[in-house]
Amino acid sequence: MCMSFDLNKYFIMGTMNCERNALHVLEEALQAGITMFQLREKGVNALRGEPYAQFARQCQSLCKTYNVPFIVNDDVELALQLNADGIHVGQDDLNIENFRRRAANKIIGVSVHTLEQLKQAVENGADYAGIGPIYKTTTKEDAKPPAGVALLKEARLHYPHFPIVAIGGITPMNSSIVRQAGANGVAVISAISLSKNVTATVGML
Ligand code: TZP
Ligand code: MG
Repeated sequence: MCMSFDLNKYFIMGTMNCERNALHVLEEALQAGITMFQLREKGVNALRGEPYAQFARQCQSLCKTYNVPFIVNDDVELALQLNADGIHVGQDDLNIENFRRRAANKIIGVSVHTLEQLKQAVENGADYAGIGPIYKTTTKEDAKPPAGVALLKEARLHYPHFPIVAIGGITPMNSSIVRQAGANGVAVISAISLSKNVTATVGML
């Protein structure tokens, strides 16, 4: 069993998603009430090596202070080395059963784009699924075409109790629509990372 978690307001970020100090953005978001955090340090300008590990430790320490789960995107070795609360993987990334053997009590999240992938994730023992992109996003370069809320509704119909978080183009303007469609919560990058008023944005999500 993994630790308990709440997908309600799930903030995902890396330094390249922020226009100002990323740790300040994270701390404001934590103060404002995000319920999960995922470090997703990706792309050409991403930190690497020791600066990356150091940034990760700083994020983890802030999350601990606010008692919010600290999840690492993709990087199993870092997640184990830091004893992160969990890991989030894409379809091409890691075999869940394999990771579960190495980290029995960690939260494992998987990105899914179809009902078939959701079925696989559930059967493989994922703790939650990120479904998306729901709306158009400019944050992820290789994002699939938007699935809309139809996929969320279908997912909820087939899996009434499985934890699902919606991702992709979600803002305070559409967050209630995706919740109504069946998502337990919303995962956002730019809505928070680029917000001029993080406190207000998190409050409205
Ligand atoms: N996976 C699907 S869409 C996406 C990821 C990581 C990017 C979401 O970013 P934003 O800024 O919240 O649209
Ligand atoms: Mg990936």
